[in-house]
Amino acid sequence: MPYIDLRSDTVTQPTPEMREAMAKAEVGDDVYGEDPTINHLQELAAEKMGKQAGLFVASGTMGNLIAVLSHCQRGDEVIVGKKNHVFVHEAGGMSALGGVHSCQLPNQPDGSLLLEDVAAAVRPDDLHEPVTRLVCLENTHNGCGGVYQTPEYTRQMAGWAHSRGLSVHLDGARIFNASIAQGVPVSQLAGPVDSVTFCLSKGLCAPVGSVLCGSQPFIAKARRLRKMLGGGMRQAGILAAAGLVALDMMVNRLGEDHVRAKKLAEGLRMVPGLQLDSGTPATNMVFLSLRPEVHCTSDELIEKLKERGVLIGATGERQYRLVTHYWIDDACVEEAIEAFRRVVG
Ligand code: TLP
Repeated sequence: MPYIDLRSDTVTQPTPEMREAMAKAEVGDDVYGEDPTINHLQELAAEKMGKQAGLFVASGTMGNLIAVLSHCQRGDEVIVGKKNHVFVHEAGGMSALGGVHSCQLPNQPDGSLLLEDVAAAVRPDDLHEPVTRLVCLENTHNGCGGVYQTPEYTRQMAGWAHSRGLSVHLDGARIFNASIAQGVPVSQLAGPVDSVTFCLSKGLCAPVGSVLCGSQPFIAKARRLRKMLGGGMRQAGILAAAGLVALDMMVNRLGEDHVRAKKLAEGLRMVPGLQLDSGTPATNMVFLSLRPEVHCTSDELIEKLKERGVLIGATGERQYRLVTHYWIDDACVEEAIEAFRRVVG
C-alpha cells in the first residue's frame, strides 16, 4: 500500500524532472573543484542567499556542523536556542567533533531568542570562561512548530551580534518556506547573517544535499573541513543536478504545502480527541496532541493510523507532527483527516 507519509518533508522522492537532469548531468571531480554542475549549484545558491560563495554538502547536519567548526575553535562557546535542531537533533556533533561548548537559551514560542537573553549570555573577557564566538539561529524553526523568523528579527539579532564581535550562523534548512510564507526574498532572511545552511532534500524534493553559504574565506575554510569530515565527494554533480531543478521548479510551489497544512489542521481541529497546538500551522507543519480522554498510547495511535495508510511522527508523549510536502495532494489531506476520525474521533 502506498502510504500517505506525513512524518516529514525529508521523505520526499525526487521528481521525474530531477531524475532526468541527474541522468544527463555533466560531472567532474568536485574535490578538484571540477564538477560543473556542483559549481553552478553553489554559485546559484550563494547568489540567492546574498553571499559570496556556496559549498555543496551531504546534509543539513553536515552544513551546520561545518559552519560551527569554521566559526569556532575548540573551547569556544556558541549561543543557541534549547530547541534548535543543531543543539537537539544533530547528535551533539559540535561538542563531540569540534570541542565547541554551547550556551542554551530558551526559545520564545515564535522560535526567536530574546536579545536581552543573548546579551546576558555573552561571556566577559575572563580566563575562567569560554570565549563566546557564535550565535545560531533557525528559520523556519522546526522545534517551535515550523514558525518563521522575520527579516527584521534576523537583521536586529545579526546587527547586535556583529557589534559585539560575534558571528551568526543560520540553520535555514527550510528557509524557502520562511521566504514564501512571508512573501519576502530569501536574501532578506539570509543576508544579515555570516553563514547559512539550506536543504535541497526537504520540501524542495531533491534526493540528497544542502548548501552552506558565506563569504569566500569562510567557504574556503569550510571546504577543508568538509574534506576532513569525509564529505569531499567526487562526481556528485549527479546529485547537484537535482538540486538545480529543486531551486528552479520547487521553491514557488511551497505555498501549496502551506495551504494544505492549513486544510489538514482545519479538518483535524474538528476531530474530538485531538488538541492542535496554538497557532499551528505557520508553514508546512501541523503539531497536535491527544486529549486525555483518548485511551491510546503514543505508539498505538501511530500503528492504527499506519494500518489505515497514514504515517505520522511523534514529537513527545502523545504529541505529534504532520508535515505536508510535494507528494501530499488534496486527496491525501482528506484521507488523513478521515483516518484520524476513525481512529480517535
Ligand atoms: N530535520 C528532520 C529531523 O532531523 C528532525 C525533520 O524530519 O524535520 N535543520 C533543521 C531545522 C532540520 O529540521 C533538519 C532535519 C536538519 C537541520 C538536518 O538536516 P539533514 O536531515 O539533512 O541532516
